Formats: sequence, structure tokens, C-alpha cells
Amino acid sequence: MNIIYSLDDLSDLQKLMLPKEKDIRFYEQNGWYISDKIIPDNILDDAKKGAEEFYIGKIDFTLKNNKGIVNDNYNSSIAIRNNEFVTLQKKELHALGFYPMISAIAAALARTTEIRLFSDSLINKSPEKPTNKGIIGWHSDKAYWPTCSSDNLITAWVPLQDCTKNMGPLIHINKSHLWKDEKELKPFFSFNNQDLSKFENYLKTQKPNYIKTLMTLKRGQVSFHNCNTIHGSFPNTSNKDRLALAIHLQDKSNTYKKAYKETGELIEIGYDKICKKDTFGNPDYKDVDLFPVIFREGL
Ligand SMILES: O=C(O)CCC(=O)C(=O)O
Repeated sequence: MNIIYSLDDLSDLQKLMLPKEKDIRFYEQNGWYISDKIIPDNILDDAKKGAEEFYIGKIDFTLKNNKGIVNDNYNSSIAIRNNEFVTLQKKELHALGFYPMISAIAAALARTTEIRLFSDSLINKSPEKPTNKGIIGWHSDKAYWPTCSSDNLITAWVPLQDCTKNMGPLIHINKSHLWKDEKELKPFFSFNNQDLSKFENYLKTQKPNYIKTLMTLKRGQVSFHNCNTIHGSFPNTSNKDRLALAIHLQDKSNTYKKAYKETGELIEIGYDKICKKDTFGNPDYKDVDLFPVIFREGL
């Protein structure tokens, strides 16, 4: 199942849609980038079908272990359903998550020659419910990955349908990846926090010029964000589900590094529990089964 793609796998038209130097600079300055329509309809149609099958328990490949990962069941009173590592379990989601244009763009933006999977999340945001609005709290991905040595990991967010403003699109705070060392921001971060206003009130006083950008994308477009970019999303007030696949990607340089809680306790993130160990007994972020290479330049 694991093919390593290179620029040679892209058509001439696809190569023209890769980010130019000015786009890469935009990404580096703002912490996010939106692609053209790069995913063909058939891949998205199949992925939607694959997601529906995944949700009723049909999978094509079994993970060796899923004890540390998020794997929500359907819950009628909760608007968000989040399932990780679906690209390694369902072939149509694999085809979407490993679509070569995604990792080629990620490699260009991160100025790296290799892209490896770090994880993925299939996120369904239903229309808001009386019991749960389905907000995704402000967070940076890196806050969840203190054991990663690199600040250059990148996430591709792929909505499986047009994502309009009322569907609660992903929102990035421009340039917030540059605040990565500001420890006072960290207590606000939580994917599950249903209160987006507390952090915004803080920003209004501490970063009065902050700008939020909505990833209102057309089906087939992809948004990319740096692992330190602060993002979240508001409720889905439409009458349709907002289904999206987030693919978290490692740049070539990323390795495991030991990280500690304030109490001195060693931090173990979920993926550390299921990946192979390296020769020193540490989590191996090059484990070919969990973190396969997707793209390598100049194969
Ligand atoms: O789908 C969303 O609103 C959040 C996705 C997310 O947190 C991510 O792409 O890293």
C-alpha cells in the first residue's frame, strides 16, 4: 500500500499548481496557505463513501494497535466526531490523504525534501445540537506534539464538500505561528474547549491587530497550516454535515525528542504508545508502518 511519490508523479498541469516562491513566503509569514482546486472529484467522491463505510465499521486495513489514538463512536448528542489514522485503515481515505499533490505542496511550503505521515483526523462536524455546538477550540497542533523536534510540521485540511462560512470552517489566526514561544498562550489551547471567546478576549487586549482568516474552501481546495499556527472553528449552523480530513505531516528533519511536564514527568503522546521504538528505546517517528514516507524529492 505504501508508494513513495516524487515530483515525477505529477502531471505538467499539477506542477504548475505547486506553490511559487511568493506563495511559500506568504505561508512562512502568515502560517497558512490555500491551494487551488487540486483534488479531483472522483477521489473526493470515493473518500466520502469510504468515510461513510468507516463510520459503520467497515475497514480495509487494521492498525496494529489503536490504544493511544482518538477513535470516537457516533454520539447523537455530540456534534464533533474525530477518528485518527483513518488513512491507514480505509483505502479511499488513504487515496485522499496520500494524494501526491498534497504532500508535494506540503514539501514545497516546508522547504523539505521528504514528507512522512504523522497522523490524520477524520472530523465530522454536524449541524449544532442543543447539547453541543461542535466548536473546535483554539489550539496549535504542536501543543499536542511537544515530543517533535521540528517546528516545520505541516497540516493539510481537506473538506470533502464546499465549506461555506455557516458550516464552521477552519479558522487560522494569521502569523500566530510566530508566537510559538509565548508560554502564556498555552493554557488557552484545547481542541475540545467549547469557549472560543476567552482566548479572543485575551487577544483583543494583548494582540489588538490579530486577524482571523476563514478557510471557506471550494471542494478540491486544500488549506495548509504550520504546526504552530493557532486555529479552531465555530459551530456548523447550516443543515449539512461538514466532513473534513486533516492530514498531519512531518518534514524530513522531524525526530522524537524527550519532553517533560512541569512535574518532571516524561510526556508520552498517544502515537508514542503505538509506534515502533528506535535502538535507544525511544518512539521512532520514522516507523514505516505508522509514519510512512509519502513524498520524497529526486527519487
Ligand atoms: O476541522 C477543524 O475545524 C479543525 C481541524 C484541525 O484542528 C486541524 O486541521 O489541525
